[in-house]
Amino acid sequence: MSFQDKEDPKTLVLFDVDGTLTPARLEVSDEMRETLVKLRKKVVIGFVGGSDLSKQVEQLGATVLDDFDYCFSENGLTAYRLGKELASASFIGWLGDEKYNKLVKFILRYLSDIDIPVRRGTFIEFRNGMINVSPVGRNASTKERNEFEIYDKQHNIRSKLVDALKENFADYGLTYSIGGQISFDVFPTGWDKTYCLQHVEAENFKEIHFFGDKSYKGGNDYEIYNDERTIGHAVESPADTMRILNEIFKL
Ligand code: M1P
Repeated sequence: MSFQDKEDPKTLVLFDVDGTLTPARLEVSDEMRETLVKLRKKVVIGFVGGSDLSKQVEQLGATVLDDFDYCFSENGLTAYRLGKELASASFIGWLGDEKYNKLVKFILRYLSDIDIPVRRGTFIEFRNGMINVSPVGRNASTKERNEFEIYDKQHNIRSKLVDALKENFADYGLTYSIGGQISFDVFPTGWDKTYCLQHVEAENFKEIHFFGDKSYKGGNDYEIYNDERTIGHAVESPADTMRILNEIFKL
């Protein structure tokens, strides 16, 4: 399908994933799928998530690259247009191994010194456009995730580590974003979700809508939601996303 086949090829609608298209870390519903199929006939659609592509495939389905016009993983550091991969920068290329090693050593030392009730595997996940740091570890089960999230609300494990990183690596030019339940993302300042907008610049869209559930200050949708190039829609759940889409685009 080319953009020209759509009713309004000059409108782009972008979505955050967790909490906007799907419940956090869970799969998209049939109702949302049907809504997106209808929407895609009218306008250009895409998603922009902090997670890497493999997790978005788990949540949005194996055919995700065919189901969206634009797929932006890791805030757009991994990017596809109509199923074809677009060129992007990398976190390690930007930071360099020497600085990266110092950062990793600090994080692992810090994590080994704190007291938390449960530890599983993969405390640092290395991605193309960022690293993801998790005190409990990315191998935590759903139950362990939920328990860590509650524990973290009481003990501020993640925000204290973020503060320590800001203090010790002030000259690194990094941004720390707590977007999910058990971890936070670390990426070069400016490589937030607005990064993906450079991939759509050449299309000269008349309107770019963005839907996200974490549009408040400190949330990982904040920058793109407030960007002057987008029309931001703050949502509370996937059901809320569908309600607003039906209102605006008369699906
Ligand atoms: O999409 C929001 C976040 O989802 C995951 O967070 P967590 O595992 O902590 O729930 C991660 O993939 C994270 O990178 C992402 O920002």
